Amino acid sequence: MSATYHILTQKNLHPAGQQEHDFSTDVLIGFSQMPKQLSSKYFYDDRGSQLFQEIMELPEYYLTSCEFEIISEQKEKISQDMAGEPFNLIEFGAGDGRKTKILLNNFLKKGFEFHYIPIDISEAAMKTLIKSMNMEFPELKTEGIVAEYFNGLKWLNNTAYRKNLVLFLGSNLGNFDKAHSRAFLHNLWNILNNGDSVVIGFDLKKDIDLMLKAYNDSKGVTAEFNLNLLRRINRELGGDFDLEKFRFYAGYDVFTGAIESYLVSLERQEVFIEKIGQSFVFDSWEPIHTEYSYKYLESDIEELAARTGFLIKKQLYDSKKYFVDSVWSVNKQNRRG
Ligand code: AVI
Repeated sequence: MSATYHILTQKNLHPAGQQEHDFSTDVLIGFSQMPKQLSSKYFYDDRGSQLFQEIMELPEYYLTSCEFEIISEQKEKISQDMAGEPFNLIEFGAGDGRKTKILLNNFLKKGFEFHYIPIDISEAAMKTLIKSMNMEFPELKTEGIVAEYFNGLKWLNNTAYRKNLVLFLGSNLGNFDKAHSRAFLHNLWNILNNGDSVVIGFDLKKDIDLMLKAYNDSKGVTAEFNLNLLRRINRELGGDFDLEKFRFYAGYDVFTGAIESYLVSLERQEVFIEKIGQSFVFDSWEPIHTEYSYKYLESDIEELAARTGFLIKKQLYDSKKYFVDSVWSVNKQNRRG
């Protein structure tokens, strides 16, 4: 078996005393803000990862099928530049790897020499991915990392000595606010070598109703995905949230250009969270912000690449032009990190 994975815990990244926030601290900070908020990175426990798989199969959630079409039909445009030298194929947010497998297959057929390094926040998703990689591509060297994206970057810092191709598909970058996406890309630029490539999936701005439907699906899977955050607080932190007393709401903010998701309290209520040792009051109709899903114009993508030190090499669109996989290269000429 050549596919394995490691778990990056806060402990093996930070010396004692310098640990980053854990779930309970993040909940305390998030619920002490106005409006209250929870980070979408906590969606992905086992149940949440499974619900996200279901979302990707919904007909309304066009993002997955559009990107699947791009990778299937334009894989050669990504493979073209990878011939010659051995490289690392690094993927942030690998999930079930369905889209990536098309590329992997193509690379293996061409006899490319590479290691696959998927990075995902969910251990459950990583286990499934590793298992399926071992079955489908037993000859492929896969070394998975279970970590948050920013922690994954810290780990890469020590390993990115060969040529690298980084995949950040699925509009995952869109879940960061503007400051975090710039910080992430700039950090990535610092770690990578001049000429390395990055493929980033961006969901393009389009008809507002279409975008709204992708998040307000008729089966209510996205609502369940959001409510699962409260379930997770109940289970892991001893919270006493009654899920019936909250509803999911997703709207498009025309100013920020993001679908913004919320859980709204249906009545005035007080919720005790044992591990925090504190109760929190939710007013009737008070929202908890749960997620940003940014949508982009081509000019937004151009600006983001230029500001973070990348050159746009190719824009790969689906036939409806709903989504783009943007191929960038690291430009370190005349620049200091
Ligand atoms: C993972 N990410 C890009 C998804 C999105 O579209 O923002 C997560 C998601 N949230 C609700 N539906 C899907």
